[in-house]
Amino acid sequence: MSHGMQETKMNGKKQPERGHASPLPVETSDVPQLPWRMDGNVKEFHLIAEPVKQEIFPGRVVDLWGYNGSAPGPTIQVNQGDRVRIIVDNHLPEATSMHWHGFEIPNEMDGAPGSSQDPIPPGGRFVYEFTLHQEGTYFYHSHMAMQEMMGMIGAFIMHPKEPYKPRADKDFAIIMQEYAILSNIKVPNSMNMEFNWLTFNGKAGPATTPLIVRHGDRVRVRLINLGMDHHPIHLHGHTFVVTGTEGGRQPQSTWGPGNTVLVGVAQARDIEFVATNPGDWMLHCHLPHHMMNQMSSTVGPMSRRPGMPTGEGMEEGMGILRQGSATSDENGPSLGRGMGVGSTAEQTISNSPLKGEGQTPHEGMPGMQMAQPDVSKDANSVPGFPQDALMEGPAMAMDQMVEKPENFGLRPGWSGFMAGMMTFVRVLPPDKYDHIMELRKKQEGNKPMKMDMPGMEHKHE
Ligand SMILES: [Cu+2]
Repeated sequence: MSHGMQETKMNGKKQPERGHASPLPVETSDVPQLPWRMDGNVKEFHLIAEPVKQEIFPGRVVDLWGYNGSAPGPTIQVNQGDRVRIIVDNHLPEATSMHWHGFEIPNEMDGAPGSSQDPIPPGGRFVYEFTLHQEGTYFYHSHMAMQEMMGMIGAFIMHPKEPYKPRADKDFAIIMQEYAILSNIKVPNSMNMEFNWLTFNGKAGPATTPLIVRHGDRVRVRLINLGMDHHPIHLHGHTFVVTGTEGGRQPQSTWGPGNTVLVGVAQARDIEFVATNPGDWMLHCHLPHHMMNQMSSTVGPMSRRPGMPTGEGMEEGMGILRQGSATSDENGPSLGRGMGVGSTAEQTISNSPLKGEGQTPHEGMPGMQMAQPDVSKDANSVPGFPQDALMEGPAMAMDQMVEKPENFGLRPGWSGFMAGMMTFVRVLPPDKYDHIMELRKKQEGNKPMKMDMPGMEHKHE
């Protein structure tokens, strides 16, 4: 048996079994919980589809579409067997429709526009109501073309009638999204497939929020993916078991050990492990491009060379051709292809405009003297080195900019090494854990209560 399946009884603590009445709430850091009110025996929620300004990274506020001011939308948590009503208002400039992904509900509540209902027009409303007999990690999302690529998804957790065994001490959900946003623009290009912003719960590393757990806790992380890519999510320092999918809990006999789980598009995967190994452990998508921020072929020396089309416009930078072939001399450099005169010249220059003495972007131009690279300095002095090797530690770190209780006590400079779909699972000794929880409480106390719906309280019954 994998150690991921041990019962939680470390540190001598013994915890009472939780009854059906009070499920362990799922934490979705950086994403609000959706409040509800009871109308008789119906749990009523209110979602507003609307444009949102989302700071996905310090100083990078982008225009997304989401729900109730957030992309991803707020997390809905219900109990198996609940009767649920969700009022969906459309404040978008175009029609929308809400799909309840994987829900076994009547067809007319499925949110398939054109077949199960009319699209909800701008300014319109649709009221969904159903009884939920399932349990597990589900999600809701717009079912109108391309709207999910603008941010329109949210987690929908159905807590089981009978608590899962073994019980978890911590339960988190992470929604994975990806956007193609040029450096000089704020709106995602939902057609483009070169995603350069990759987020966990609407934040790109290091702005993501670490999962804080106590040494010995049994931890559940629910991973939800709705985008154009599949994400192999990898956890350092621990072995986990996959305990559920987007279809609910899996029988224990199917739980195999692993440290990387592929979360495909439109899928959810629940992983569980016992946090036996103290330390700050990375949790991240392992696609190299998904551990980066703001990757773009329209910045850097290639875009600064006179006569080169790179950086001239969105079409060229994003690889959309208006004329010529992709491998022509005119288009080669902008598309990153190693053909033609342009790319040959490109190979003679460093990819770093900032480092390497006596070397400016222009010195790689044909007919100009190229400084001899000094390979003893760093990778940036190697001609044509394919990436920016300046991201080399505290110089680029932004620890202060992303300061929050959950980051307290991390190694100085940590933030210089975290980007994209990346965060930590921090396995902490009790005193450090308690300290961070204290800090968090204080911070929450200072925040004004953000209530989207007056009179509606979020309570766990
Ligand atoms: Cu990925």
